[in-house]
Amino acid sequence: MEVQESSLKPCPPLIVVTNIEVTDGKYKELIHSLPKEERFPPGLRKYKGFWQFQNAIPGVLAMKEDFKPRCDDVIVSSFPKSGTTWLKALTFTIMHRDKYTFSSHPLLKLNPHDCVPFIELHYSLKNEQYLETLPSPRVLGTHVPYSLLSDSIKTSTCPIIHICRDPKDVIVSFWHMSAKFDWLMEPLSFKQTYELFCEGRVPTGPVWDNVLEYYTKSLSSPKKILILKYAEMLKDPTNSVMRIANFIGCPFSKEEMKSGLVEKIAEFCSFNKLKNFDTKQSEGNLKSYYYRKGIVGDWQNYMTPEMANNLDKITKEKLCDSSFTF
Ligand code: PAP
Repeated sequence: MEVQESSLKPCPPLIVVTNIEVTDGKYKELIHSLPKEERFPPGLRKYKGFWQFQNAIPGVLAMKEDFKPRCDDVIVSSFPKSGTTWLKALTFTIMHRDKYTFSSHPLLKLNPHDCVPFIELHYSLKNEQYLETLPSPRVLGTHVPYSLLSDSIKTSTCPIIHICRDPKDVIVSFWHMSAKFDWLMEPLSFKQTYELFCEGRVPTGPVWDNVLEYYTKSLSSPKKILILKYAEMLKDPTNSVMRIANFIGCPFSKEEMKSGLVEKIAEFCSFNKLKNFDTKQSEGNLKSYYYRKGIVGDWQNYMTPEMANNLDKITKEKLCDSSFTF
């Protein structure tokens, strides 16, 4: 089926789930029985090992119970602020390269989060039917940890690409983004954000457990899950474009390679390009939420050497049983 640009709609940002009132008594009772973290406004609860905004939990559970992928779906997953927006843009552009020219591409007008919607967002909004209106092949996103995905995703053939990033840079990016939500919360200081992050008490955290679940599964199922690292992608975006294309089963032909298409896609989805597209109509997904510096190592401008060493130590301890490094 031909993908029609008109079928893609601007979506609200994922953070709106914090405003959703939980009315179902079953969910209310469950939420109130879970451990609570009040330092992170408007309140997190720990469900099966992972902290979530409490009002997001019904959407995550409904997605787990109900979501059925199509066999040609591609899922992109991530811990927040790890490069999700970039990966969504790349995967969407690679997948639909025969459908859209660069001069009439949906990403010129829509934010990548509109082109690749979060599954759990639409379940939270009770608007999951929207996902069904999207023509195949769909690219869909999630921040949900692997263990909380539906069995139908896990047992399907649809590939999952997971992007991860040095937790030190994730915290900085996270802190800047949360400051934008002053309508929702009193901004946390960097120190408060750092402490909560080190304790794993941030949405979909702890970050190490979130990444390790996907990583561990990728070792036993390398055709199912591809792990990409933000820093490596930034070093060699062209290689990342080829890896994504090969993984999702649409490798570049010799002619495409010769024509420079791989480089053109990397360039089209680069930080400076995406940031400057005229995506006014994506009013919910403001550019300032998703594009800031787009570099590696900005943590050095925010953390003392002690803070950085402490976090590296925690990361090392958390990963000690695995061969994974960020
Ligand atoms: P999300 O979880 O809210 O979707 P996500 O896209 O995962 O956010 O992460 C945003 C980070 O990716 C920002 O990092 P920074 O705050 O350290 O700058 C953003 O700048 C960066 N980013 C967005 N697009 C790109 C891109 N095309 N290339 C590189 N980095 C990017």
